[in-house]
Amino acid sequence: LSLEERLASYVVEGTKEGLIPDLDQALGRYTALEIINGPLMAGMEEVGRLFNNNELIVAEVLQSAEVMKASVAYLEPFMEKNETSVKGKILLATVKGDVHDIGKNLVEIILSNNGYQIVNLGIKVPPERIIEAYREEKVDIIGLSGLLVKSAQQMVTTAQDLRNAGIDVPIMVGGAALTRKFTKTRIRPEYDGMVVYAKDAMDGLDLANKLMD
Ligand code: B1M
Repeated sequence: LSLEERLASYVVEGTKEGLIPDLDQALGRYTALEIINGPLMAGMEEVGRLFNNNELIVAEVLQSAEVMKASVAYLEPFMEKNETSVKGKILLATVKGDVHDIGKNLVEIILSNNGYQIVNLGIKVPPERIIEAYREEKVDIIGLSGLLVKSAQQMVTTAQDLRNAGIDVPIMVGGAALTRKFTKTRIRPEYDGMVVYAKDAMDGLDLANKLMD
């Protein structure tokens, strides 16, 4: 197997044996983010496909998630940092009913490496907690993540609850179940402030920079 194929296969197989030396080797050729977005993400997509076809069980997907998390943790110190002054404060949460947090945590790393202060509320976060945290922390942007189809609907509900609480700071949404169109036609009409859709973590950074300009 090529280096790239081996990296994807650690994620697919859910094994860490040989992972670190291969990550080190990959760092000689690619940036940390290229390794994540390329071979590791390809592995995760394959995991999703196999799981969908009932060829993997949840316990196996969890092991894959562990490998992805360990890889991201190992690569984090190698990621580009732009330590400018603090650009703003962003709240991040995986919405109520959803446990997927690898993408959200990657967004946290990228934003915090680029001048943002992050308030990460974790997973399965109900709107009430977001409202409470918004009031305590006075964040500039509220970031919502969700990967399940039902999470897209949960974002609509969350936007409605935020509006009812009188909040209108920009909301940034992301995650596999969402599209730009859903964001525009279903979430935005339910909210008084801006709602933007980020397709990945780097897009999230670009959007945050634009929103804070
Ligand atoms: Co689950 N899962 N999972 N899962 N899982 C999916 C999402 C699924 C598509 C797999 C499939 O069937 N093909 C499917 C959803 C189906 C649907 O709703 N249409 C699914 C399912 C069904 C489930 C369960 C219901 C399974 C079960 O129990 N029967 C269950 C749900 C539990 C719950 O949430 N209540 C479940 C559980 C799990 C695990 C716990 C085993 C594990 C998660 C571990 C963890 O996160 N700590 C897991 C995993 C790993 C996946 C897949 C395989 C991979 C997700 C991932 O981490 N990707 C996933 C299939 C897939 O996506 N291919 C799947 C890597 C990550 C870096 O990408 O999160 O997309 P992603 O983030 C990207 C962008 O989306 C974006 O930037 C990130 C990086 O560039 N982004 C943002 C994300 N959030 C953002 C926020 C932003 C900006 C950008 O601003 C705020």
